[in-house]
Amino acid sequence: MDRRSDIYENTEDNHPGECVYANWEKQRDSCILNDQESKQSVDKPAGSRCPTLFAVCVSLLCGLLLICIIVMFMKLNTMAGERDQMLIRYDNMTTEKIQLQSERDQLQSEKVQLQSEKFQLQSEKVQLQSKRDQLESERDSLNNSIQQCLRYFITSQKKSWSDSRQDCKAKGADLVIISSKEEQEYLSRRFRGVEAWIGLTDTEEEGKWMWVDRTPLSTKYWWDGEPNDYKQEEDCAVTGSKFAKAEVLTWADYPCTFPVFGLCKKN
Ligand SMILES: [Ca+2]
Ligand SMILES: [Ca+2]
Repeated sequence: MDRRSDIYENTEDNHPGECVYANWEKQRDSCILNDQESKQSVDKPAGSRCPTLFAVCVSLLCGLLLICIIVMFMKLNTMAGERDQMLIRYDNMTTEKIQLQSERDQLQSEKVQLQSEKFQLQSEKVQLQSKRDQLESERDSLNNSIQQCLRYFITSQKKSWSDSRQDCKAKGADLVIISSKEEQEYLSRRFRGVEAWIGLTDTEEEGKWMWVDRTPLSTKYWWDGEPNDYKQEEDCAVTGSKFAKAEVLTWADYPCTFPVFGLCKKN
C-alpha cells in the first residue's frame, strides 16, 4: 500500500499535469468527470453554431410564410370584394334584363296593337276611298245634271217661233237641236206637258226640215201623222204637242206664228 502511494506520489512528480489520487477510485471518477467536461468544452464551438443558423433559417422561412399568408389573405380579400361587386353588377344587370324584357314585351304588345289599328285604318281607308270615289262619281253626275239642267230652259212667254228664238238668243242660247234619242227622252221627261218650239223648220223648202244650225234632220220623233203641213201653213216644229199620245214621239208641225213657249239650249 505504501508502495502504491509512493508510486503515485512519484508519478505526480514525474507528471505534474495528471491527477494524483490519494483515493484511487474516488480520484478515478473525478478524473473521468473532468475528462467528459474537458471533452465537452472542446466540442462546444462547432455544435453551438448549427442551432443558431437553423433558428435563423426557420425564422426567415416563417417570416416568408407569414408574408405569403398576409399577401394571400389580402389578395383573397380583394378577390372577395371584386366578387361581391361582380355579384352586385350581376344582380343589377339581371334586374335591368328583366326590366328590358318587360319593356320589350310591352313594346311588342303595342306593336301588335298598332299593327291591328294599322290594318283597321287601311281597311277604313279603302272603304273611305271607295266612298269618296262613289261620292265623286255622284258629284260629277250631279254636276252634269245641273249643267244639263242649266243648258235647257223654257222661255217665259208663248210667242211665235221667230220671237221665241230671239228670247233664247237673248239669254245666250238658241232653240234646241235634238241630236239623240236620250236627249229627246230627257226633254220629254223634264218638260212633260209643255208644248214648245224646237230649232227645226222647213220654211226654206217645204218638206226639207233643217235645224237652226242648217244641218238636215236625221233622227226624227214625229207623232203619228206629223208633219202634215196642215193648210200648207205649218213650217215650224214643236215638241210635247198636246195632240201627241206618246212619251217620246211628240213632235208636230205648227204654224210658225202660233204662240207657244220656246225650248232653248245653251251650247
Ligand atoms: Ca211645212
Ligand atoms: Ca201639223
